[in-house]
Amino acid sequence: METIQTDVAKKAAGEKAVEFVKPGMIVGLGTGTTAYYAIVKLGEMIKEGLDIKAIPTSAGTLQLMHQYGIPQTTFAEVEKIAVTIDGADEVDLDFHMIKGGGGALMREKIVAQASEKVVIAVGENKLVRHLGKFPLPVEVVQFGYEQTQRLLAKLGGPAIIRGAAHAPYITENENYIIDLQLNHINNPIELENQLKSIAGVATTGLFINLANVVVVGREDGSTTIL
Ligand code: ABF
Repeated sequence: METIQTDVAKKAAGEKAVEFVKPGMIVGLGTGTTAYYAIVKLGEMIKEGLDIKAIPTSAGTLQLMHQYGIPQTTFAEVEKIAVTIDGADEVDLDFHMIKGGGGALMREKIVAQASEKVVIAVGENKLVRHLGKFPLPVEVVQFGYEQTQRLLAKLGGPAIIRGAAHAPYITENENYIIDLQLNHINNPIELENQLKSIAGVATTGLFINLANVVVVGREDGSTTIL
């Protein structure tokens, strides 16, 4: 029952977020179950004549774009994305976020940083006062990951390699992910700087000052734009 209710909130948020997409735009498309609803809706709008091109944040999203008839473009062809629609794992009061539970953090961050507007669609359960309950994904290069893991573990909580110990999860960029269980991130900006100073860190799931609009969906199907 809980899953079904959560999906109502995600669907409401994802479908509302596409209202920020206008004809002729280059659109960034996020990854995850909330972004999925936005992709499906965009597919319907394209069938009705909406003319857009999109850059996906993962192979899974590219596959959905093919499935729902959304034309693709790439950074070889465009320099700026007008609007990106993506989900998040946690969003705080300053719109800082934890993302990357789905493993697509690197491409999500590249796309978000190239976007004039980033619209984040979430169920209301993703809104938090302080980031950190959700384990913070940190994408690390494979070389020396054990050492990177030791350094990350000094930041205040268990640093767990994603996947099985003998067969870690591998991202689309051929990296590993280490999930940092911090519980309460006091200063996300400072933490982001600390993480980025570690050589083996490829990118982090802390998205600082990257969300412009947050669309919140609720279990009754209503939405609020923050
Ligand atoms: C992506 O999808 C990720 O950054 C985040 O991990 C996840 C959110 O998941 P969902 O929308 O499926 O709850 O946006």
